[in-house]
Amino acid sequence: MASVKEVLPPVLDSTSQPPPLFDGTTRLYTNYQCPFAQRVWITRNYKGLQDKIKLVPIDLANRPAWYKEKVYPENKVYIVAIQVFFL
Ligand SMILES: N[C@@H](CCC(=O)N[C@@H](CS)C(=O)NCC(=O)O)C(=O)O
Repeated sequence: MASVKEVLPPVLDSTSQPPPLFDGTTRLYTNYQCPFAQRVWITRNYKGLQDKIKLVPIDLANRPAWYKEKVYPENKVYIVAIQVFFL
């Protein structure tokens, strides 16, 4: 299997702006230390989906308010946010 080098994005905390939420990108909201999220992260990498599913690491000790308000009301990781458009 070919290895893919990936620069890990910086962890987002309460001072961070949200990514563009409705730009059609699929995102894995994660935490690098979370074992639940690590399983999804490993599967994403194993399937070679690094370009299709972007990592958005969240600081669980200092979570951005927008994460709970706009992404995941349970305020936990992980979640894979997929956008579906109905035309
Ligand atoms: N039910 C979730 C659990 C995920 C979970 O508990 N994640 C932890 C990090 S490992 C978390 O977000 N904790 C923050 C909190 O509970 O407020 C699952 O199975 O995926």
